[in-house]
Amino acid sequence: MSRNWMIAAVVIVVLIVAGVMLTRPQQPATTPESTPSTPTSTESAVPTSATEGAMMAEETVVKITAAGFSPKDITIKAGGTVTWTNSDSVVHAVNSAVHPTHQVYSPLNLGNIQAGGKAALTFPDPGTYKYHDHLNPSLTGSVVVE
Ligand SMILES: [Cu+2]
Repeated sequence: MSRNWMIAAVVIVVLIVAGVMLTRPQQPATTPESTPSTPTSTESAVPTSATEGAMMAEETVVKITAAGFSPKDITIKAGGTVTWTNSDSVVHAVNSAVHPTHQVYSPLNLGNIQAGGKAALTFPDPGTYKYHDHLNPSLTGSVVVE
């Protein structure tokens, strides 16, 4: 009898092991857990957005003096921001080409900038953007967005 019990016990253990083996495959079915390893690739995508954040943070300053814009021509990356600071003692302006209609790139019509004041614009799209001081049309500049 004890042998039969031993055999029964072995059979039960085998069934339990088999049951566990059958259950396990369901965990691999939870292989979507290996999908969380995909977030690993998502994490690698995070640095990308972080890079974009860095690009968004990029700011280039153009000084305005009686002599004009300095630097006159600048090159920035798409998503970069240009800030014009009026370092002169009189009002200046930033307006899109072409004087006097300013219709080439209307967002660039920042208008008058008081002495000591500043104005900024973010350029999301690549291109060449020409502008001038509408109050002193001979003062021109350009922003090249790569
Ligand atoms: Cu103008």
